[in-house]
Amino acid sequence: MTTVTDLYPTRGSAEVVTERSDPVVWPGREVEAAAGPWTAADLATYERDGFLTVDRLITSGEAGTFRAEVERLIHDPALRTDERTVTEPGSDEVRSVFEVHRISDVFARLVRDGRLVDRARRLLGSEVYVHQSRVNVKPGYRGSGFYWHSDFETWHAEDGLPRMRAVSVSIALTGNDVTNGSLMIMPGSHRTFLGCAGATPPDNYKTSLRMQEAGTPSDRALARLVDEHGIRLLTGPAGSATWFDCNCMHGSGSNITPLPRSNVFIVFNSVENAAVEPFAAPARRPEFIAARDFTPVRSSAVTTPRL
Ligand code: 6CS
Ligand code: FE
Repeated sequence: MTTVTDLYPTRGSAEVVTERSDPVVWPGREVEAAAGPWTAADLATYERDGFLTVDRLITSGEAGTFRAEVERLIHDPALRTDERTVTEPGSDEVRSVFEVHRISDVFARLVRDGRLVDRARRLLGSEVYVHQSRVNVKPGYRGSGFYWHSDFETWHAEDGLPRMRAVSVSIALTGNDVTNGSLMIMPGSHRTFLGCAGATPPDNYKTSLRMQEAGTPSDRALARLVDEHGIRLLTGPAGSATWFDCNCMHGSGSNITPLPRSNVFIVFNSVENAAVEPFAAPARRPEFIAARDFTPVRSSAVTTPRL
């Protein structure tokens, strides 16, 4: 069995910083040729900050359809007891539903939509597959937050993604406001990998999807990162979206307003970066969190309007 070099050590006895050795916008002959959905200015912003917002990735009508689908999913009695459904720490309200692209025809079509796949292919410089999808409901009144973390730190340690060649798109299904627990990202933090201290416990996902412990930065590291990068709050109406690099340091606060902050979150990984064995965990996570089917996503009819 070939051993894959661990370029980004993490979850050892102490925190360790490693400079990123991967491109942010990956080169790729076939994708560069296409005019593609991004402008040169978009790609420069993404390279610099590690994220990019799109004001209207989907229409408000589509967002309404997706909200109705989320309501259907979270009220499906069979799904309620399925391990893809994660409830809030303080109540039995739904916090997240995973693998929506396989359990819902509506979201299965979304991940094949050219407005998403074309953008992901251009950023990753290759064909792409869905590593993970989830709906984060973040209900009103008692919607809990997501502590600071780098997704790649988890996807490298626990899912075995070797390189930083994955991108997430978070599409707002409800208004993401300054008050209701919207996504916060540290601009530029994607260029440094923070290897976290502390080994991954067995079956970590059974608690981490509700409240992450392993793979979170120390207060000291966090203060240093904020001092260097600052914090950007990503707000926008239903239909807006944030594309962010897998290694951005990000998080979101809790939601105590009556207004839910629901997003659908899709992770595209390059087919050249398929998951191997976990780099810092006793076992693989289940496939509903970390796909092991690396079949490239085929775009559906909806393609990106040429800019
Ligand atoms: O563990 C994971 O894969 C998930 N956890 C968080 C907090 N963000 C990325 C991902 O959805
Ligand atoms: Fe995350």
